[in-house]
Amino acid sequence: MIEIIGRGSPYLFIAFAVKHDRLRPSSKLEYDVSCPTNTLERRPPKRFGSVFPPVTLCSAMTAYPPISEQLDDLEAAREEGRRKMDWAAQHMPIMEAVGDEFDANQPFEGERIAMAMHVEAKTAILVETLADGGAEVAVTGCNPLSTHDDVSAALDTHENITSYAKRGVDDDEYYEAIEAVIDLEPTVTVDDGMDLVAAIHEDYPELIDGIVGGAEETTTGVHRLRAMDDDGALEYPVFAVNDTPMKRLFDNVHGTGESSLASIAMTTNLSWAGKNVVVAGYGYCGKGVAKKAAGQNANVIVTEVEPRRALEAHMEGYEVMPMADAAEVGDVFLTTTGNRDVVVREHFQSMKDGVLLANAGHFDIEIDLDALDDLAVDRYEARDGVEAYEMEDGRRLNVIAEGRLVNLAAPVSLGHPVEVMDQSFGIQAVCVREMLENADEYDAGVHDVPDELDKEIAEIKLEAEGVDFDSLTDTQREYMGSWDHGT
Ligand code: RBV
Repeated sequence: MIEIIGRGSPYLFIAFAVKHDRLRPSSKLEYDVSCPTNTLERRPPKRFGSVFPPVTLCSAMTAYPPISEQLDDLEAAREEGRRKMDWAAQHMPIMEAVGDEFDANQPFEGERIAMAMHVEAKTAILVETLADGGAEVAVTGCNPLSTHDDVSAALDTHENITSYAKRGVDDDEYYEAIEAVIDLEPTVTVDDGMDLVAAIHEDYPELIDGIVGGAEETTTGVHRLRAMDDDGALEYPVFAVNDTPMKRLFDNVHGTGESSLASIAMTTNLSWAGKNVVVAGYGYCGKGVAKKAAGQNANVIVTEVEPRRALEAHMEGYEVMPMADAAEVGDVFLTTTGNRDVVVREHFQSMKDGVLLANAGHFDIEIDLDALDDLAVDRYEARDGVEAYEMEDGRRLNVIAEGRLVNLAAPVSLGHPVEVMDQSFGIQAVCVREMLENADEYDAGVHDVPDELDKEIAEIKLEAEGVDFDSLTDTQREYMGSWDHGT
């Protein structure tokens, strides 16, 4: 007999333990071994104290604790987290409008939303807005270094929210926190990078039937989802939030541009003016970084693999060249490709003394730090958030924020500006509403966000900004819909 006295679903504790062979003696479960796991009901009651059928386990895993059980000065953390959230909320008119609607209509009543995102103040407003709309929410980070523990603690005080996000977790803890979130047995998932969708498909496929759908925040996540969809492996519908105009024309371009440069400047106290700034990748994020760096009087060099983008960068007035050439002249290298091995051994070998290396792509695989470490004869923390790698010939190559998403992972980083995240999270919020309201319209796979939802968010923002705009007349609409008006 297993008596569950911890948080969450007993089925998941056991499924996880069996699947991963990561069984540990646990004070949270009491058990007695006698019959096979396949006698378990598919979805057993999720209650503390529930008595569970006997199974063949000899021990069980410990539940990963929410942030409130991990901090020393919890009260001070909660207060500071709430202060940060209040500041963000004051500058998020879209979330305010959407939140008012959700408060009134309670569209998420009875729903369970699992989230893996950068847990800081703006994200917290999204989490709270969904919870205030009636959902039970479990949230964790989507990057080991982007969480603000105080904000996570403030969220965890909400009666409908459990936050497992903690800054500085190792790989094991990162995935244990994801497991803890999945333990909610979600009906909806909200991801930034697709780690949640991947973990559910790989380790908890039995939960998929209960999931109505999901939403994905970022380019890399959408890319992974489309690859999964192409393989026929994606088993529930997910909105590609990243691909909306209201997201990528603002968040990816202005958000990444501003926050990456701000984080690097604050971390190093160095100027952009007169520097050769190498921007790897000229997608939406690269465009933003290049534009803002040029605006700070840097000399921008773009590297690309796609001929039209390379041409676009060239016509924009930037220098375009292969990374092998850029490596010799660059002062700052900023990767935004979403791909791996963009700056590698041969490039490190030809770089100048004192260069800065930073990544603004979702994962920390764009700069080959293993190769850099291999080349280095010494390595030390040059400043908070800056690791210097010293080469045999005395050159120092400085890596910012461990090559992780620099706008969120450096010690001083705050993520994108509030205004752009208001837009991105406004889309996230209405996507969750749409997925639940019109579930029948979305089959398994990646879905574009309906344009009407994107426009709804744009209109709220324009109204908040006091910007009026024109509408088509009936004649114009008729003209735009016709093909028979020639010369
Ligand atoms: N991003 N979130 C923040 N919460 O401060 N800043 C950036 C924040 C998101 C952004 O939308 C991007 O697509 C994603 O992080 C990359 O992981």
